[in-house]
Amino acid sequence: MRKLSIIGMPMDLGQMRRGVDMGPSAIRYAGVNERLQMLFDEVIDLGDISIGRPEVRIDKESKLRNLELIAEKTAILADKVDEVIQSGAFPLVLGGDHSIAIGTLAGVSRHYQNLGVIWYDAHGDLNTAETSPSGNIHGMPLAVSIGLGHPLLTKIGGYQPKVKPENIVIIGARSLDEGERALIKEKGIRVYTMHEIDRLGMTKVMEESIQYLQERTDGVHLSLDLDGLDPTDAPGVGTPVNGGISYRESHLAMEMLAESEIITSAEFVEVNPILDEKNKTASVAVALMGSLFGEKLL
Ligand code: B3U
Ligand code: MN
Ligand code: MN
Repeated sequence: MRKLSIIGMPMDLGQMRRGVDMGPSAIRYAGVNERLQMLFDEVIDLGDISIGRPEVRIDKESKLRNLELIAEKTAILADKVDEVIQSGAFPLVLGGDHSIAIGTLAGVSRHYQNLGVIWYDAHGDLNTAETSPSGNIHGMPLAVSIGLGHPLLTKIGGYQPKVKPENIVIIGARSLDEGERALIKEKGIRVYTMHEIDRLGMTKVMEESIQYLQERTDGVHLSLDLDGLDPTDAPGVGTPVNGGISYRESHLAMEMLAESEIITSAEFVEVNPILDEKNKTASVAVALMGSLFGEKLL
């Protein structure tokens, strides 16, 4: 029996633009439940984790925006994701800004010895307090998950790292900060930038990524930031970067992941309906989920 549970994480504390907290509502409005009910024996929507409307607080020492609240709320998400996996269902998390991945990965990684991660994103999200140009924690979740960053974040769940750097594949990168570039080199993180996607084509990029992860991991989490796509296809995101992955390439990537059967958990993040055009970005997210979970035309 194929089961999936949806968890909404309406958190916008990892960056400065309001509206991304409405991402889960926008994705539900775009029909996620109906779409996935066709593909699973059971879909349970667990609703949203409560975030409230907290005041923005900047940690004096580290300068990180909303550090304590993000640590608190992502720990709750981690437990929820853990419960879903224990129930035998596939966990699908709807964001929220990308800082939620700190929680998702903390929950998922309890269940795998060698968790793999596909980070589909224009950015590396590999900053720490020292390298971040913004103090925004949504630019840090991948660093946190490999054990680098503020201890309040890296220690969630009581162990670290959640993921080994060599088990990560970043796809779609086209905006990296200097510290992130250095870290990618130092840790040997596999990155397919837009250059490689243009040069090799998405088919080859996905074939290589899937084979690479199949060889070394026992589960793979897909963390899909909608800003990985080109802003013409996904305009409703906080930090759009031109020259991104197309709608068609993204479908192809999801279809190849479906065929490979390697994905064991997923999250779709950074949908901001305030910045969107008629809920286009949420609709794209739902369409991509259709492909990821095995929708077929014929
Ligand atoms: N790398 C920059 C910008 C950024 C990261 N993630 C998003 N934007 N969405 C930073 O602030 O860390
Ligand atoms: Mn991101
Ligand atoms: Mn991004």
